[in-house]
Amino acid sequence: MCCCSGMIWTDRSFDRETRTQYQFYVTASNKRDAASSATATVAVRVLDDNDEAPHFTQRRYVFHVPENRPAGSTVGHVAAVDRDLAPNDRYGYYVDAAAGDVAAGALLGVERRTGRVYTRRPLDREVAAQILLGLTVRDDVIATLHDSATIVVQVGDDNDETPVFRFPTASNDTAHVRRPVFQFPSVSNDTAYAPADIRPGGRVARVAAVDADKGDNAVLHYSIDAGQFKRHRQMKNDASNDNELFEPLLTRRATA
Ligand SMILES: [Ca+2]
Ligand SMILES: [Ca+2]
Ligand SMILES: [Ca+2]
Ligand SMILES: [Ca+2]
Repeated sequence: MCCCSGMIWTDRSFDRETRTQYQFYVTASNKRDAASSATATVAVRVLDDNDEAPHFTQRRYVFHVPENRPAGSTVGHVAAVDRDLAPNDRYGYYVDAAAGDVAAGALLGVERRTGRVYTRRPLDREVAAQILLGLTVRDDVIATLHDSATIVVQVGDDNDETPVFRFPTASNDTAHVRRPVFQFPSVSNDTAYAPADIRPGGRVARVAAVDADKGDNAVLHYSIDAGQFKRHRQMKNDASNDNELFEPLLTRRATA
C-alpha cells in the first residue's frame, strides 16, 4: 500500500477456488498529528475466472449390463465436478473415439449433459463380453479444460445360443457297429465304431455338442429322439451278424 496515494496492490495472484475474500484494516492519520487518525475495514472479494477444468469423479467406471437389451438402455452414469462458479462450471460429456475399443463408440453412447451411458444397439456377449469406452468431459467454453475416464462394461449372459453338434453333424450322423473292428468304442469324424459283440448297456458312441453361452446357459442335456429311434432297427446282440446292426442309432438333440 502506498502511504501517500492510498493505492493498494497485490504481490501475488489470487485463486478464487482457494480463497474467495481477504479483509484487512487501513488507517489514515494526520502527518503532523499522529493522534488524529481514522480506521476502516477493507474487504477484497475475488471474482471467478474460468480456470478450472471439469474432473471425473472416478478414473475408471465399471458397469454391468445384460446382453440383448434394446438400443437406448441405460448402462450407468458418470459424473464430473468443475470448481468454478456458474456459468464457468458448465461442461459436457463426449465419447473419445481415440480411447477404448475400436467399435465401442458404435455400441455405446453418453448423454452430453447428464452423463448417462446407454446402448446404441443390443449387445452380444458372444461377440464382446467386455467393452472399453473412452470418455472426455470438456468445459463448454474453453476446450483445453478437460478430463478423461475409461468405462468398462461387463456384458452379462443371456441364454440366446443354441447348442451345436460336433458329432454327429448333418453330413455325418451315423454310428456303425461292425466286426471285426476295434475292441472299444471310438469316435472319428466319419463314423463311431463299437465292437459287434456289444451287450445291452455297452457304450456305442459318444455325441458331443458345444454351446457358446456361459455358465448354466451352456450346460447341455442330451436325449434321443424316440420318434426317430423307432423307425430304425433295434440293436441286436447276435455276434454272428457282421453287418451294421443299426443306423442311425443316435439322432441329434441337445438342449441348453
Ligand atoms: Ca475459477
Ligand atoms: Ca471451468
Ligand atoms: Ca449368450
Ligand atoms: Ca445356450
